[in-house]
Amino acid sequence: MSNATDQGLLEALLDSWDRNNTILVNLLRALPEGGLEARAMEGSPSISELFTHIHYVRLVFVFEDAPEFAKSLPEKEWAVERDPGRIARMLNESAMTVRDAVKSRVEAGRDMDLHYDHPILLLQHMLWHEGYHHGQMKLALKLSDRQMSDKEAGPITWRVWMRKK
Ligand code: NI
Repeated sequence: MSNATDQGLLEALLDSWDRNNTILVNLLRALPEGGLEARAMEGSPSISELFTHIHYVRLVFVFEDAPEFAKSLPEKEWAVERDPGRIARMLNESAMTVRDAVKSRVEAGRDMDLHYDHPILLLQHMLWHEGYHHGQMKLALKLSDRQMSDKEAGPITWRVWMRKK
C-alpha cells in the first residue's frame, strides 16, 4: 500500500463490507415467527436457504481467488438451517473471511487468482449480490403476510449505512 490516502480508502471499503454484514444479520435477527421458511413463490428458495447461499458464495469466491484464506465449504450451497444463531455465526465468520482475504491482497498489491481486475471487486460483487438477495427476502416476507414495516426495517438496515461514528 502506497500511502495514507490508500489506507484510508481501504478502511472505508472494509467498513462498508462490515456494515453490509451487520444489516444482513440484523434482518435475520428481526425476522418474524416462521420468517426463515418464507419464500417468494413455490420453487423459490426460502429465506433460510438464501442466507446459507450467501454464506456459501462468499466462501467459494475466497476459495477460488485467495485460497490462502479458504475455509472448508459447507456440503450444501442452499442448506436449510433453522437455527438463527447458527446462521448468524456462519455469516459473521464468512464476512470476516472475505474481509481478511481482500485486505491482505490489497495490502500486498496482489491480484486475485481467478476473477476480478482488482481485489476490491470481490467486495463489490458480494455487496451487490447480498443486496439483491436482501430484497428477495423482504419480498418473500411480504408475500407470506409477514411484511416488516419501514419503521421496523429502517433503523436496522438503511440507517446502518448512514450512521456516523
Ligand atoms: Ni445468489
